[in-house]
Amino acid sequence: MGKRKWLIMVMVSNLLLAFFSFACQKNDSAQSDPALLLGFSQIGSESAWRAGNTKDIEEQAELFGVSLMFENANQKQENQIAAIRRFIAYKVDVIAFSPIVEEGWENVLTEAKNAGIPVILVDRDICSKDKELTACLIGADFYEEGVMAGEYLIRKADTLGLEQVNIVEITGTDNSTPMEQRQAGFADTIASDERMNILESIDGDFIKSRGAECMRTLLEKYGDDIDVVYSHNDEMTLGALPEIEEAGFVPGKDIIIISIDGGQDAIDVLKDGKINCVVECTPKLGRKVMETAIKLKNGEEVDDVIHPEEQIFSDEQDLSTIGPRGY
Ligand code: GZL
Repeated sequence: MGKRKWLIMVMVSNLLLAFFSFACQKNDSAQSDPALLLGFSQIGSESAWRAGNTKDIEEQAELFGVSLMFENANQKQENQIAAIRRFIAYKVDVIAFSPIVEEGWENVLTEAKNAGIPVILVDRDICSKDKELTACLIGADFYEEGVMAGEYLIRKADTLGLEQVNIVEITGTDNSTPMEQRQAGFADTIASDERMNILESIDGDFIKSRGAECMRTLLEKYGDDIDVVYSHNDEMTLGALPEIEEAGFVPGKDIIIISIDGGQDAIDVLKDGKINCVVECTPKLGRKVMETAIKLKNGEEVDDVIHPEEQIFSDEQDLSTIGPRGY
């Protein structure tokens, strides 16, 4: 082989070698340095809503190419605090979490702030004097959900010509944002209507079995004095309905049933006439979470609060138009 040809072959093989070594290195750096590493602490698996929220977060992370460190706290605040500390140690780019209750987050969120890691509140809010501890709240306007429930009941009482409306309330987890604001929105809306009377409120912790226990207790105490059940989520409502039937009452007819979340099971029961009103609380917050996390990582401004659009489903409308709920 001539000298000239030999030199050309050596140059080409060096070029190929350089190209492949760069390509491998790029590949490695892509695997070890994801677009964004997001630490997410989820409350638990207490309801269909929560399962739907988890599924949506995971699906949207996949769609956005976000690497997700996901931890389920099994309904314990201490597990959420421990998870956030692990995210800090791991130096994630952004932390997101759904605080099970509003109090008790200052220390761990101050640690995140000192580590320079922005925090997104998902679904629920916290009570904190230091407003700089979190970057954004992405979640429903729970007060408005309570208002929509109260406004529905006033319309229903007018339609039925009721002169006295005795209400029992099964609330969500005490000291949680949805519980406090759904209770306040509902109470403020019916406050000026003299027909309305809340007999008692009991904490059902957003859990089906607790909803059943609360309903049993309320039926034993108030029996046929109960005109309305206002339940802070579908899970507790679905637990309460069999207790109402067991006691000899027809839910949706003898007792007006108002629920919140809008999951498939509750909508099916609404269509059967055993629930009168379901206020929607969408769990599909994942897209906004990923968009906001990417903006925060890029140092862009984000809104303080992002509320999703929500609607009401009730026996005032053509329920056949409600499509599959997806949770
Ligand atoms: C509301 C969410 C509540 C749901 C419940 O956004 O925090 O928690 O209403 C869930 O079903 O358990």
